[in-house]
Amino acid sequence: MPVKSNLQIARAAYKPKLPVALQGPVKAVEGAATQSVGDQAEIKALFPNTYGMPVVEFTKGEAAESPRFNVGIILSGGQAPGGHNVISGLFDGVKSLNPENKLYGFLMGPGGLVDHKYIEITPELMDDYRNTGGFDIIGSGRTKLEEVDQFESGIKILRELGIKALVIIGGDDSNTNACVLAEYYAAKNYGVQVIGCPKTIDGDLKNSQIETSFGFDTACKTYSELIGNIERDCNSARKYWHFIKVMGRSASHIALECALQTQPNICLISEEVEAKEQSLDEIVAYIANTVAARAAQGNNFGTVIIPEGLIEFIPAIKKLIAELNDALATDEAKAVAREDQIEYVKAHLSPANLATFNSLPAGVARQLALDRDPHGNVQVSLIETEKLLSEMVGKKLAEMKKEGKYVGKFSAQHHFFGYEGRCAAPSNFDADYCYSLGYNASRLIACGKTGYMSVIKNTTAPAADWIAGGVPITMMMNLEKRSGKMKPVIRKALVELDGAPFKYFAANREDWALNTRYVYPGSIQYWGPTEVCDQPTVTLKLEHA
Ligand code: FBP
Repeated sequence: MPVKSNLQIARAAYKPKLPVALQGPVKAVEGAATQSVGDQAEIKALFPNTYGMPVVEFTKGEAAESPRFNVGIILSGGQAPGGHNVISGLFDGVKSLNPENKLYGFLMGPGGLVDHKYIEITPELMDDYRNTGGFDIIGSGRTKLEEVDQFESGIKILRELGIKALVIIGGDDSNTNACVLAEYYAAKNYGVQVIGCPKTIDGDLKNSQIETSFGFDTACKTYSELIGNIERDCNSARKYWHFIKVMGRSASHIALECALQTQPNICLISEEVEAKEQSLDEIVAYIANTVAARAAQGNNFGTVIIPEGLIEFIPAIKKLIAELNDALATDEAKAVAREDQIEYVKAHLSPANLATFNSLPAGVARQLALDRDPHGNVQVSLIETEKLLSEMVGKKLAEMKKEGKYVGKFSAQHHFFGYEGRCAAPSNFDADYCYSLGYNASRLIACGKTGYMSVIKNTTAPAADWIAGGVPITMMMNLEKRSGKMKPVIRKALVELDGAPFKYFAANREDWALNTRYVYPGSIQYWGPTEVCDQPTVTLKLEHA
């Protein structure tokens, strides 16, 4: 029997809030036919059975008998707070339709479906995981579901277990794969529906239909608590500059949200770096000048938030990565022994990209050149950008000192907040949002939908007023180059420089840089006044203001 903390025991009794529309029988109201966000002709040709379906919204309906059915669930990709609540929402939703229905969880990600590794999620097991962080009830993995052999292996176990629908909880890549699987099973008339759920702490799976991906709220609140604590330490000791890298593989949504919550002296936004075509030297000069300006006021301390994906957005490095990706995608490259790979890729780079490659510290160059996750992404969480930047800032300040442009002391501390937040116990927002997403998925299944993502909208309103429904995944797709080939993928949402969250940040950052305006958010609270416990992120509030 696992030992539980008092908080875990008390939290297990929390009853997540459900939108009124889902509290009883539902009716699906369908909108007009939809189009993909880009490359419409190509996406339509690739998804003839699941393209163009309408957006669905649930309203109150009439009670009707629901025949028995079983459902499978998969957790895919990086952990995000609230995954267990999606499962408990789906579990309760499926059981409410017919208590005989069963829920099966495939183990350790999509690989569990392919390798037929699964468990039945029983009521006792489910109760052990309600309102907890992590994905450990069934585990997660990054196996890419994209080969016919995998789909065929999957259908065997789905049939054996009498599974009518599969729910895939994942980010943009995993939901792209869910859509491909839905199309394949529809084309083959296999009678298995596939539904996606928008997960990722990165916050980059959002668009006109998805307001936020789950886990972003809790992860940002957890990092912001830690950043606030560091700011208070920094402001007390007054002797360190803290370089804090926060997760978010590509987009800077996490960095921006943490900055909005904590008001650091500096926060870099990768999307702005790219738009302004800033070089690494320019970024370093910007930080060094701020350090010097604060030092001139006698403040030899500060906080810098750095988005994990920054390195990929620096234009020269972005071009280098694109060429590296193409070079690494060939069969010839795959056959090269690991110890010879660096020399191999160097021989395949253009002179400009080779010069960029050679200018990078060896460790960073190695990370860019070698390791990719199964979706072909650079593993940016392994690159120590916070150390790279502080080292370069230190050198720049030494030069400035010689030129008489800087008088002060510079001493740096480094932090990386990523894994610390991905499995935190979900905030009330994520607990309610995730439970609703899962419950809603059961309704999409009951009304026969496939190739849809479960969506909950109007999330800045009280949970009772949230809008529940489904969006065809093809609606979010366009073609992008992956591993050297054009592929249909869900368009990633980057920070919009003309969006309200960035504009608010940009309007205030100079003040935050020179004057110390730290805000200390404190830890996530589960019980207490609603303005403390039930608030969505600042990003969501500004976007929906
Ligand atoms: P997902 O997009 O799968 O949700 O994962 C997000 C993330 O947490 C990124 O922020 C981070 O770069 C990456 O996963 C780390 O991957 P890993 O868990 O494999 O170390």
